Amino acid sequence: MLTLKMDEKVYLCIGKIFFYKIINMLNLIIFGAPGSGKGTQSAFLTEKYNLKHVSTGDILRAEISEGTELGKLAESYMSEGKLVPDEVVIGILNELIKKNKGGNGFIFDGFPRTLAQGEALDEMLKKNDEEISVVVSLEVDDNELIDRLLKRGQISGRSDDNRETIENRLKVYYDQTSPLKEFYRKQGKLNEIMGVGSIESISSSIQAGIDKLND
Ligand code: B4P
Repeated sequence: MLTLKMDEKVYLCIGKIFFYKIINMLNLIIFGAPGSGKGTQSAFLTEKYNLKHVSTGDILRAEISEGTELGKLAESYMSEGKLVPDEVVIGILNELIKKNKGGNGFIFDGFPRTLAQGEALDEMLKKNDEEISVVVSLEVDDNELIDRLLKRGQISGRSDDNRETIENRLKVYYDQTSPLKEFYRKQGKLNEIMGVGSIESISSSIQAGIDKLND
């Protein structure tokens, strides 16, 4: 029979807990420019990995359609293609993470969008002994992004899917959001995926990257 010394037992136990956390909590960020397919791919990932889907865009649009004070504030920024202030969005996320502890993990879709949001997210997760597992960045060129959003605008009725606002959203993305790629690259978590092609082939590339985490 295998007998272990006390300190070996302790390391084995810590190792098991560590392994348990890695394979049970999957906290993904789906990252990319407006129209890169974050919402589209999140739908597949949420179902495949049974994650809690957190889309700050959807949350803010729900507030707008309910006509809340928060919605009125959000609309004044979103309709111009600007980001809603950090303190507002970080406050929403903080509450959401607290309320949804203990599941399989989260998929953060459209959050973080600034370095301040990225740092706040790391802090929020750390409080629960969790961290981001991987950041999937969908890479799509600007012409394709503009085409997709103009097409969506014809059916969505979204006040931000018109050419002028789309161009501003892209500028905001390059100025304020894209620096987060370096932030996550330095943490060794950035996984860049070509976001052009069929929705299914992009989903398969993302899945292959995630499944490698557990190898
Ligand atoms: P979001 O709701 O996050 O929306 P998005 O960036 O415009 O779109 P997404 O990338 O999800 O595109 P989708 O899959 O739908 O943000 C909206 C606004 O909310 C922001 O501008 C900001 O004002 C505010 N906001 C949100 N989060 C915030 C935060 N954290 N801080 C501050 N402000 C915040 O795809 C787009 C289209 O492409 C769809 O029609 C889809 O069918 C199509 N498509 C997807 N994949 C395709 C593919 N492979 N080929 C062809 N078409 C494809």
